[in-house]
Amino acid sequence: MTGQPLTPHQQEEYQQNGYTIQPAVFSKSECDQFIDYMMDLHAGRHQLDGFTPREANEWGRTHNQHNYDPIAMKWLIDARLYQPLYDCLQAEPDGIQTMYFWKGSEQRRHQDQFYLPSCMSAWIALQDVDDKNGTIYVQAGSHHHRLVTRHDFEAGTEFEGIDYNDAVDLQFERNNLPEVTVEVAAGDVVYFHGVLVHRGGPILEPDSFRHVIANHYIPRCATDWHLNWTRYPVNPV
Ligand SMILES: O=C(O)CCC(=O)C(=O)O
Repeated sequence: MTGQPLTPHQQEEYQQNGYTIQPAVFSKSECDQFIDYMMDLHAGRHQLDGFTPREANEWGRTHNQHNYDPIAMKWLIDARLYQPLYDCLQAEPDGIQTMYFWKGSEQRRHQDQFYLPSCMSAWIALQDVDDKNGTIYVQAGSHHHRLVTRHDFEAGTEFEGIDYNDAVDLQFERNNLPEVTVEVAAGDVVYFHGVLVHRGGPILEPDSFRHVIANHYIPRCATDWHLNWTRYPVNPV
């Protein structure tokens, strides 16, 4: 099993816009099972070494849950992700990061390669996601423009003293490209480039859930991986 290759249209979208959506990669029942599991973890109905119990109204995200949880690991290195990731990266993919969100993040605009050099993302919707429960907004085509890096904040450089997200907002304005609301169904995967400017949008129905696992990958041949995190190969089976 290698997963469905991206169609020529999806490949073109990824090249031109910096993202594309592959529908129904995972089944509704797989998504529901994972959601139930994460709700059980959150409520303390299920204990897992490494998972810190939370208050009832404390949601946020998990970070690199795959390091202590075989279920999160399965979602990171699932063989169905292999071929589409390969098609985007044009290289073998290594999984490096997972973030599970129970609810929308409302995270400000950023570029993932600021944090994770050479990376791309597979953002997996576990339920239907739209502007009501707080989807992501992407600036289509922005991956062809500038990546804001740490060097841009050094003394004497352009963004010295400026907040990172303010700098990305500035770059967003300069790019002068449309921002697109991503609407997807449970089981769909949004593949996006690590230079793409994106954000977690407003949550129009504030109490709603928005179950998503956001995975990040780097090419196996990447030599600029500076974080001391294990790289997990995504392989066909
Ligand atoms: O899902 C979200 O709200 C934000 C995800 C994100 O920004 C990311 O995966 O880099």
